[in-house]
Amino acid sequence: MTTELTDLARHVAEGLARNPKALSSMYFYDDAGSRLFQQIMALPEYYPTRAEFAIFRTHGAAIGAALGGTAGEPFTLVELGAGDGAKTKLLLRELLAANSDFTYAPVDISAGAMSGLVATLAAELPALRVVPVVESYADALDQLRTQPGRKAVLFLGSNIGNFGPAERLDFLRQLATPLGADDRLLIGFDLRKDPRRIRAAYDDAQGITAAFNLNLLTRLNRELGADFDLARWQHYTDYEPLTGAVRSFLVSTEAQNIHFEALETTVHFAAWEVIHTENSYKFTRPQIEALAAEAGLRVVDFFTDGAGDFADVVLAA
Ligand code: AVI
Repeated sequence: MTTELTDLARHVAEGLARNPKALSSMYFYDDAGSRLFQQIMALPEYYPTRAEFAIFRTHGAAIGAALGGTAGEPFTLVELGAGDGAKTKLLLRELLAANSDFTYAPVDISAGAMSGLVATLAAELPALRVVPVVESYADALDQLRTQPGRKAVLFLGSNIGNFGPAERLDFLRQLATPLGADDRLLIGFDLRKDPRRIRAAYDDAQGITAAFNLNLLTRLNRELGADFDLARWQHYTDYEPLTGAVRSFLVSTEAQNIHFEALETTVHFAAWEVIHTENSYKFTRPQIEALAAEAGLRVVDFFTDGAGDFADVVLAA
């Protein structure tokens, strides 16, 4: 058994023993899940990726300058949750054009996504120095603490929204701790907007987000020897404008027992019982400023797209 499998097994045993049952969205991203997420980012309903692209196209040079620091001074550009790096390439091009002396260290939990990224970077930006890191955020944070030299850390695409309020603050504090005076963070935040648009982004007409959520069950079948029949499960999502939380669930459409070989256990689901699988929080600017202050960070720059759908925020310790 690999360490990852042990972690997944422990997580599932603990999450399905809770009331209500819950699993972390961190486990969506096996190779099939990462590919489905690439498809989500191209969906007409899923505005965050396009909005962040628009920010990078409009403000790429200013963002590059905010992260690049003093010309000629070397730094490491760490990206947590790099995925396919499509947006980051805009920024990497800006930094290369400005002759910045940097090494790009993308971190992603999916080995498949990482090898795709490394291959496209080698083909498209041959001058770029790349040190890929396939590990979880937690391990990457540990590594950041011992990373020598100046660093700029990217956490794009609203990944921060997938943490609950307490975890989010804890994560930001952990990110803030190893930062020196010249280090920078660039964090993407999805902003609050028409609740219907937000909800539609997580329940698209083609059913790709449903397939992404249900893929978690396929993963449990494969990696934990579970016997989920996907025809007996539904994807459901809602948006709560008071808290800014999109919450996604897997709904058991009938009473059923699921056996997990790797856990040597059977879990009962009542008809219409849910597994809470994801939070995706949306923010206001004052909330982002308050969060930064609570984590011991200051807002250096606040970039938004023309429609005000999304913000990329430069922070410093
Ligand atoms: C990765 N993360 C920022 C996405 C989001 O928008 O919360 C994951 C996602 N889940 C459903 N659609 C997209």
